[in-house]
This record gives sequence, structure tokens and C-alpha cells, in this order.
Amino acid sequence: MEETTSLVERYREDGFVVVDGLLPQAIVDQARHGVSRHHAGERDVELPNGLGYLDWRPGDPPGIRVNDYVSLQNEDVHTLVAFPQLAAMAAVLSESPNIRLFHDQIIYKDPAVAIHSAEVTEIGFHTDRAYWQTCSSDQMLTAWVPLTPCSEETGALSFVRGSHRWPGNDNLANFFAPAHGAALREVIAPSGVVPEVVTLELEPGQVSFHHCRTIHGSAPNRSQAARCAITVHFQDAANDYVLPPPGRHSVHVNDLLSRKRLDGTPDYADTFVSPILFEGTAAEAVQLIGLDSA
Ligand SMILES: O=C(O)CCC(=O)C(=O)O
Ligand SMILES: [Fe+2]
Repeated sequence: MEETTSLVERYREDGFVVVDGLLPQAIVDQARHGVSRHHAGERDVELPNGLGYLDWRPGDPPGIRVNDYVSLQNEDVHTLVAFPQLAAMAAVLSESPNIRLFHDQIIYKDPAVAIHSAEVTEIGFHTDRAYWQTCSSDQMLTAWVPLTPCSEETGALSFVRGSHRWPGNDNLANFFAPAHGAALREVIAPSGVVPEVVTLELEPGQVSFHHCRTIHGSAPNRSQAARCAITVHFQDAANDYVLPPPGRHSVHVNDLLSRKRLDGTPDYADTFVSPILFEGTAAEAVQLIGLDSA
């Protein structure tokens, strides 16, 4: 498992890693078709309204379009999110015997020409962990799947290398509050460490994975084409619901959408909201991923 081993080492060291050859182009094309249908207002499955999840609809302002839980509502996007190799890679990276879905989002940046200022499509530096304070695990992770070419110009994702190992990231909730420099100054980098920002230019079919404590954000889309990606947030086996820390902004839509346990708390193993997407040994995951067979 040579290739996989080096991916795991890079992920442990940097807090993010790019994986090639995981997703067939046909799955990516089908998801892109699904996003078009979803943006046009089609729903294969209706979710309850009024829970506060983001749900861009035709007629809403252009800029950043965010649609939450699309894999639960759209069959084409579901095929990509539930693609077993994706979750198997997450299992290998997080050293978990199973992987459950936590949440997914379509993040679409309109072309600069369609909006008054490209700047509104910037996404601020944040950690995903900051949004998951009702999660017991700090080993959850995200697969970021571009559906269009993502370059510096279109708004590729940028990561602060190694920041998942730094203290002080767990409240960095600046997704919709971009102020790149200022947000970075909030970060407590270990003494003597200057934050190194790495921007990943990816093509559709490539996937990047990041740890829930890795600081990341994305530049505005300054191009004349839309930038679209699906972000798939995964739970490792250890994750369970915990009460939010006192005084923190931390109620997740999952808490409203998931079935309740006997004590009234949300069940993060709800088979509709959080289906198991991979289960098996590390060797089985590696075999399924198939990167080491060449
Ligand atoms: O698509 C983006 O620019 C942001 C994605 C993100 O924050 C994530 O995948 O966790
Ligand atoms: Fe994020």
C-alpha cells in the first residue's frame, strides 16, 4: 500500500492531501448535471422546510450559492457523495473502521460578470471543526470535490499547512466573514511558525481531503466561468453528539434533521441523514480504493 501510505503521511503532516484517480469522470459529470437540476429548483426528495439549512433557489441573489444536504435531495449528487471509494479514502486517512456522512454542500461561485463585485464570492479562512462543536470527534474530515476547474482565478481552495496541529483553531468560524489577513491573525500559530498558505489548483476528477482542524478558505471567482464544488463532510466511527460548550454558537442543522435518541438528543447515526458510506478494515479500504494495484 505504498501510494496510500504516502498519502496518509502527507495528510497527517499537512492536514490536507490531494488524491487523483478516485472518481470516474462519468460520476463527476452526473453530479454536475444534478447540480444544474437542483439549481433550477428540481427536488427528487423534499426535505422539511424551516430548519435553517442553506438552499439557494432561482431568483435568489447571485454571488455564492450554497445548497446544503443536496445528496439527500438529488439522486445524481447522491451517486457522487455515496461513491464508496470516497468514503474508503476518508476511512484510511482518519484510521476509522467506518465512515458516516455528516453533511454535504454545493458551493457555487457565480462568474464575476454576473455580480456587482467578485469579492463577494470569497470564503473566509475557517476550520470545519468550528461549526461542529456538538461533535465529540476531532478527527472528522472533508472531501472537497471540484466539478469545474479550480484555479487561483476561479477561487481554488487554500489551506494553511499543518494548522490542524495548532491550538486555537476550534472557534475559527469565518466562512461568511472573509478578511483573509485578519482571520489569519486570530490564529495562534506555534511560536516561530509563519503560516504557509497553499492554494490547490484542481481539475474535476481530483479530490482534496482536509482534517476538520485545518484552516482553509477560498479566493473570489474573478473569471468569466462559474466555479462549482461539492464538499462532503464525513464522521469517523468515534463521533457522537455532545452538548455544545456553554456560550458557544454551535447548533447544527443535523440536530434538527436527525431522529432523536431516547434521552431526546440527536442521533448522529440516523440512517437517512448520516448513512454509513464505508465499513471495513484498512486493507479492505485500500483494496477498494485501488491506488496501489498498479
Ligand atoms: O468551496 C469552498 O471554497 C469552501 C469549501 C469548504 O469550506 C470546505 O470544503 O470545507
Ligand atoms: Fe470548510
